[in-house]
Amino acid sequence: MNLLKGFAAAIIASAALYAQSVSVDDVYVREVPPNMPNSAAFMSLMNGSDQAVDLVGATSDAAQTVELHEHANVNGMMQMRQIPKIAIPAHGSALLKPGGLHVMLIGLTRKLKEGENVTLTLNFSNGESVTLEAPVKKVMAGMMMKQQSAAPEGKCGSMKCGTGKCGK
Ligand SMILES: [Cu+2]
Repeated sequence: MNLLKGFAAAIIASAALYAQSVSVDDVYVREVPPNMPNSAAFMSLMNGSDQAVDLVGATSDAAQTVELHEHANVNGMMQMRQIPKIAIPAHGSALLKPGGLHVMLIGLTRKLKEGENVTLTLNFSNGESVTLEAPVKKVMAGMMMKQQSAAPEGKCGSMKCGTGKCGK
């Protein structure tokens, strides 16, 4: 009984000790066909601290290069481009989603099938980093169904974003 209590206390203490300014929710990596060299990771980032924090970089076991990307309207075409950081306001959040901000996985080192996990390490401007397991999910089918029913304005279609073909 005492042992159990001590164990629980230890867990709570270590959780507090390793508390991060930024917490990560709903993280996933898009499943891509085997011939696609690139994919993307999406997530929501919540900053629980009083200081603004930037996501400044990331690494992964599944890609040679990991970049931070955004989608922007360039001469009427939605294109994605690399950005140096993704800002997370104090007590605010940043949403990385298809067709918007994303963590680009370039030069996949293995096939990404639904049900697998990708290890992602996120590096923040305050020196903290978070390593997490992101599940691979099929995004395309769901996106297409949503587009047909609800979102006629999707130009880049979001469906190809993150695969390196956006805007082409
Ligand atoms: Cu991208």
